[in-house]
Amino acid sequence: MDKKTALQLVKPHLTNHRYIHTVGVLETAVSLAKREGLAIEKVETAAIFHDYAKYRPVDEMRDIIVKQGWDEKFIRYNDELLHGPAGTYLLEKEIGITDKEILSAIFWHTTGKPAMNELEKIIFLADYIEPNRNFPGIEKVREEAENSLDGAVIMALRNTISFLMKKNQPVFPETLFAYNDLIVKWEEQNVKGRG
Ligand code: DGI
Ligand code: FE
Ligand code: FE
Repeated sequence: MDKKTALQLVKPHLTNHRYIHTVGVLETAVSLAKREGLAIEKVETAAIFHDYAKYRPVDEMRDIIVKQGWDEKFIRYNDELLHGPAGTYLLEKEIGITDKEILSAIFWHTTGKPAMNELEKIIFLADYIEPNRNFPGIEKVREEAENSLDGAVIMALRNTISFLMKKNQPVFPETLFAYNDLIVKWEEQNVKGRG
């Protein structure tokens, strides 16, 4: 699907603020993909539609997750975690997106997961660092993203986990698993690099 058509299709489902965020995610994701040598077609589609379900009623999204037989722990954590998985179902049904890689990047864009592929990492990170975002410590993550995709994803995960912990909120297990997966590889590489 071309970029212009995709943007026109997503727009009515988003607020103006969320549409501006989506364009920021698109531009950030494309620039990361180019640097990583990844083809941009899937990156564009995943970025444009990543928050497609953001404003659907919570009950509708919960229903989809149950009916699809997906992990029901999604409905026991923050309601913010529903729009990725529910979005993939709605995008397939309403927009006709069937590409498994695009749908997986959207499914996991909020929580992350262990063993993410490049597309999944790029969408996760672009969602966090796009220019309209303003989290504490975001500048450091943006700087790291200039050098290392994994390094920046680790920082985004670490920030999110500590933000949730400081607010006494539960952390979705896959977010912790994603962090563990990447930090172990990162440390192994750095030790090798030093030795
Ligand atoms: O949809 P966006 O606002 O663009 O961003 P998002 O899909 O990353 O959603 C972010 C929200 O999800 C943010 O307020 C933190 C919240 N959240 C709640 N529990 C968890 C969580 N994020 C992660 N990664 N893990 C959680 O367990
Ligand atoms: Fe989102
Ligand atoms: Fe987003």
